[in-house]
Amino acid sequence: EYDDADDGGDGRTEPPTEAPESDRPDPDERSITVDEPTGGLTAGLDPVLREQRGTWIAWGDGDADFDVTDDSGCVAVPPEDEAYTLGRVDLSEAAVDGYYYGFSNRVLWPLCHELPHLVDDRPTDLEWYRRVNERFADAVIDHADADSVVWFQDYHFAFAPKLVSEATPRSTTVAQFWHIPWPTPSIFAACPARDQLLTGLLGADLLGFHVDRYVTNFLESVDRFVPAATVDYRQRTVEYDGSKTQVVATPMGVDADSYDREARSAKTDQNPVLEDHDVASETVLGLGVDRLDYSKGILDRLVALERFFERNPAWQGEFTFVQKATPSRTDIPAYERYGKLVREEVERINDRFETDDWQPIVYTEAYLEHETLCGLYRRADVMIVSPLLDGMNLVTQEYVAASVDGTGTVVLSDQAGAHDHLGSHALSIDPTDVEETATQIERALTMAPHERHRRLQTLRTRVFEADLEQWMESQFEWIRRVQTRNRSTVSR
Ligand code: ADQ
Repeated sequence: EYDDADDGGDGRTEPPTEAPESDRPDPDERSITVDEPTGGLTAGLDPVLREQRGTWIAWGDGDADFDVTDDSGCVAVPPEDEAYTLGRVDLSEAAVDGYYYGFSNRVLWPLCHELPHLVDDRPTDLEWYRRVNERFADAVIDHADADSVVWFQDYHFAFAPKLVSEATPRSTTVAQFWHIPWPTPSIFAACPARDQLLTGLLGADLLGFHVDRYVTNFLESVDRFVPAATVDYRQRTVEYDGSKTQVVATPMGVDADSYDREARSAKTDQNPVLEDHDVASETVLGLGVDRLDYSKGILDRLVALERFFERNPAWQGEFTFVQKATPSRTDIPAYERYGKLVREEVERINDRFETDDWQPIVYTEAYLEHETLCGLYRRADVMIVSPLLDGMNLVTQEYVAASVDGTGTVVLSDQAGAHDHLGSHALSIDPTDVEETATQIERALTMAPHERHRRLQTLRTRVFEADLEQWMESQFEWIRRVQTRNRSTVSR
């Protein structure tokens, strides 16, 4: 079973919650079920693994069906054609707490999003992070051979590239994609185990980020904190300990065709979210879709909306903003606090402006079917994406791909990787500037139809050209290049 309903489509799964004894299947009746998550990285990786007959090593649910795995703890998936191997690394509750809810999400996440005051460095978390990286590296080493390409995903694996490259032949290629921002060196300076983290990543032959800013920040961090490394800013390479790391900016895209297709078939006049909240069909609609995460700037967005209604009384009763927030990492106090503040702020603004038949903000944390989400994207007149800092932000691209009627407008934080990627055809904001955000919301709602259409068409061209498939191709093109280079150099 690889059920990623909670991973937000990016392949990053929240740790499983244990089912009560009585809900667990009878051991004799257990079988493998394959539940394909919609969109995201998994959709891109699945066909590649099928074609390569590769191995996917993932965080396992300790409750999984290991009586159906082979001796190495692996299982062939999908059951009907057994195209590739799924290996699971089971983690204890303490490991999940220290590694995932600890160092990954209490230290690296806030630091990489340049929010150092939210770092909560508990005494044993770094050790758990190191140990879990070792376990994953060991699982990879068991499966890798001289020609293998090993591809790590994300900030949960900063130590693993070095461990794998040291234990495998020079011809094994190690790549890593870092899905979140890399902070400036002055912020990264405060990272516990800073130098080992950098040298761990320099074990990779290829290190990918979404946009140039993060590549520059990474190279500057190496330059400053790893004196033995030689940084070539022009070639974007680092030489360290006898090997070379190529650092690249490869912005990730979405499966634009599938969002377009799903939006075209969605019923825009019958959306469950709008029906449940009695939103009238003629209401002009704004939309925000985010994990409930302090980096997404939801609070600043709400304050800007309040300012917008204050400055534009004529829009009261005419415009409703729908905020879909998906609870995330709720075991971490900073997330719990943020969720509470967001809910209170929604209530306060609604109390201030609502009437008997109109609500300024519709807020929902309910799970949305893919079709419902695509229907909302299509129906929304303006999408507000206002993260304080965001590696890429796929929601922006999904909205653009699903805006099939040519009427959507995007208000976009200049701190999202999507802003670097999509350029100036969205309406840019500094997410912390309330007045500017309110002005851009006004502008989006009053824009002449031909300008709206022109901006959206330019965004759509970009999103369809630079889609998920193109991103996967660019990854593998870079992997081939570093492979060729490795084969022509001496063994490590
Ligand atoms: P996230 O921080 O999770 O990803 P984002 O890129 O916006 O942010 O991806 C969120 C995904 O979750 C989208 O595919 C969205 O459709 C989906 N989603 C959100 N709420 C949903 C719901 N209720 N139901 C169904 N789907 C929902 C991290 C980085 C980003 C980077 C991605 C990929 O923080 O900056 O873009 O990885 O690299």
